[in-house]
Amino acid sequence: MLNRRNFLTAAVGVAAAGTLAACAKEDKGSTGTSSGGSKTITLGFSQVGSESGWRSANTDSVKAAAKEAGYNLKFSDAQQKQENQISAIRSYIAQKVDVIAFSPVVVTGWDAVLKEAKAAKIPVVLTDRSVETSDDSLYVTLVGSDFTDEGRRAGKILEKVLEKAGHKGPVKIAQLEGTTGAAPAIERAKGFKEVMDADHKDDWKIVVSQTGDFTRAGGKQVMAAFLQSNPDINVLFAHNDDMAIGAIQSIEAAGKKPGKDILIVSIDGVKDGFVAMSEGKINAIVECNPLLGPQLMEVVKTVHDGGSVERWIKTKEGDFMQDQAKAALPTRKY
Ligand code: GYE
Repeated sequence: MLNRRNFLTAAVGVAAAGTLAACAKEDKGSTGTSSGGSKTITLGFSQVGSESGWRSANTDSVKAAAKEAGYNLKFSDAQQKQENQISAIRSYIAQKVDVIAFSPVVVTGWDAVLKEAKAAKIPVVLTDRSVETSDDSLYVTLVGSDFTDEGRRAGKILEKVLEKAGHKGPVKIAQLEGTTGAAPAIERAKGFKEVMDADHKDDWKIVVSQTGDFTRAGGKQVMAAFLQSNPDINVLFAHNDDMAIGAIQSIEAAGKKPGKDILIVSIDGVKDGFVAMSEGKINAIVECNPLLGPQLMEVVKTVHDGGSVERWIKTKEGDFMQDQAKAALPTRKY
């Protein structure tokens, strides 16, 4: 562990020194200095897409924080396609940015492009979502949430929701999964299943589970199909609020009451999720905070300056039941 940390720190130091030298050459004669007199950091950021309210809030937070920090931000939206993210990262390498940050749409398939960034001595910071790689030196740190824990929290909060509703009998769960192969989809499902396996082997069952790609349209369409094939579903676990909101439309169209006939737990805590919760249509929400911008900019600076950072910088978040929705709504920032 210690060895890896030291190695990483050294690698970051070397990378930062290398990029500084390279950029000094590139920027010769330009006015690229911040008020402190040090060189402006150029950050290349590849965003997943604009699939959800969470994502819009995250994009706004990254853009505002980069502006506030005085960085030169190069931003691109990959429209939920890995090949677009790979092209964006390659273009940041070609432009010799100082640091690359990205939120990987799926977990696998990054080694080749990350090796190119390493060869160009450009440090990479993951934000929001993680990757699976055989080589730990390919990225410096992840700034983001613990999705497995969010899944566990969703399971635990469902226990409270069922109790509050006075639910008796079998719990037939429909699961709306996030984007297939994405860290939050894999890990939220895993955490939720852990709670089921540990405490609800006999009384809870996931009767249908399919991806809605983290979008409202996806949630709506898949929920309509679920209700056709399994009209006796009494719980919906949605991996994000947007899919829950889409699903609510299909539940109402089927003549059922969301939040009553079908109890709903989702993840994120975006404003529209809170609105649906205050209307009694969502029963509980596990928060996933998208406002990662300020923390990301700090990390980028440390990494750029050759400092060491934790391997995983976790986001702090809370859980909310329906009766807290109205009071919490005015203070929600996203
Ligand atoms: O929950 C969902 C978004 O990666 C945490 O992506 C993020 C997820 C978030 O589309 O709404």
